[in-house]
Amino acid sequence: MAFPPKLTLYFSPKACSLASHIALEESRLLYEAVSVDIRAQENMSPAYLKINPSGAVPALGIGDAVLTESHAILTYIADLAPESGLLPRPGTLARVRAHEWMNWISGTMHVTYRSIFRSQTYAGDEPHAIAAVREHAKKKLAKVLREVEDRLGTSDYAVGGQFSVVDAYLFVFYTWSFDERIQTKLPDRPRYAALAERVFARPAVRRVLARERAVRAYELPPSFAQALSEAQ
Ligand SMILES: N[C@@H](CCC(=O)N[C@@H](CS)C(=O)NCC(=O)O)C(=O)O
Repeated sequence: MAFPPKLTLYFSPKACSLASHIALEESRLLYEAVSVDIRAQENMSPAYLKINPSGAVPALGIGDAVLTESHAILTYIADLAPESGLLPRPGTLARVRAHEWMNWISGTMHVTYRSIFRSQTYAGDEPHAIAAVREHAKKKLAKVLREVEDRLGTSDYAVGGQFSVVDAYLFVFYTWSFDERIQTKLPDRPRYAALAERVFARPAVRRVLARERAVRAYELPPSFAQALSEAQ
């Protein structure tokens, strides 16, 4: 395989693939970003199912290989561009803290959102079961957001005292916490908000948001939307 390999990111606007998209832009690696809009069901096209048979994004083409799972993709990008400092050095406690975060984000936080937005995934088709899963997940989301707040402590970033792919991953789920489908009061999250503001201020993040929102102009948290309109 050529080095560095040809990289192709398959993303859907505002999906969890936003974290990988930000990581690639921050890494300064050359890559192509290909939109596979889930809302338009482009992820279920035969062409995309050939790339990722599960139909999920993100998927990262690496030469002829395809890597899936945000945690793996984020780790790969950070390790391919070590000078970008997108993850702490292997063998450090900060490094495994990053993996601890990413595993928790994928396995707990993302799953909680999915239980609200796509309750059928867990409840099946029975309306009472769907409503029960959704209501339970909303309570769980409040708990999850409090846990983020506790875990962040007083540091500016999630790990290692500097921006990392973990912050990009957390940023995605901060934006999701404003989704109108949640329809419930969520706990205040000042530390998480401050971290998201720091991430949002990064030029690479602005470039990615502009690229994704050119595909579909998705909603952003009110303070971000205001900052973008003032910048125009
Ligand atoms: N565990 C995977 C989850 C990927 C995932 O659920 N992606 C969603 C978008 S956020 C998706 O592609 N959903 C479309 C589908 O599964 O049909 C990861 O962390 O990358």
